[in-house]
Amino acid sequence: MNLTERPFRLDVADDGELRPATSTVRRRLSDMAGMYHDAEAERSALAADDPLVYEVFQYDMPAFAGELVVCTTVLRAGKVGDEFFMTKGHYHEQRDRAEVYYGLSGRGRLLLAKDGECEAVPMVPGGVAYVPPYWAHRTVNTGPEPLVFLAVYPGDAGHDYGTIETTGFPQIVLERAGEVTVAPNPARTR
Ligand code: PAN
Ligand code: ZN
Repeated sequence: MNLTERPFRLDVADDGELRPATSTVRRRLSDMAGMYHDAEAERSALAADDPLVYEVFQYDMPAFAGELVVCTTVLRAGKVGDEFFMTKGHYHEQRDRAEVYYGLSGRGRLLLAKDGECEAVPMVPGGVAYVPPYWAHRTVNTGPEPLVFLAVYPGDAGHDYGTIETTGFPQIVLERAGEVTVAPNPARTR
C-alpha cells in the first residue's frame, strides 16, 4: 500500500455516519459477551433482542505511522442491568500510538486504563479528549441520546482487543439512584 498522495475531505452526517466510509463495524451485545458485570441482565438482553450497541464508520488508511485514520463512532443509549452501553475497549497493538477523540453529540465518559490506574474523562459535544500512548480506552454512553464522536489515530496503530477481553477495565460506569456512577469493577455478578 502506498502513502496517500492527494488531499480529500470527508463529511459527518447528522446521524454521525462518516461519508464516505471504507469500512463499517456494527457491534451487538452478542459481539461483546461477558463484558458487562451483570451476567443475568446480559443473558436476558441477549434472549430478548441482542441489541445493536454501536457502529464505527471508518476511512481506512495505509498502515504507516505518518498516515491518520479518521472514524466516527455512534454508541447507542442503553444499559445492561445498571451498566451503561459501552464499546469493547482496546489497547493499540503498537502500544505507543496515541489518539484524539472529539465529541460531536450526546454525553458519556472515556475510560482510560494503564497499569491498574483508571481515569474517566467526560465526553461532551465540542470536547476533545486525548488518549496518550500506552493507555487502554473505552467509551460509555451515559445519556439518553446516541454518543457520537470522531477519532483520529495513526495508520499503523492496530487494535489489541484480547487483553481487555481477558482483564476488563479497573472501573465500570453505572446508574445508581439515578446518578451516573464510576465504580470499581467487581467480579462478574449473578
Ligand atoms: C475508536 C474505537 C471505536 C469502537 O475508533 O475503535 O470507538 O471501540 P472499540 O474499537 O473498542 O470496539 C478507536 O479508539 N480507535 O482506535
Ligand atoms: Zn483506539
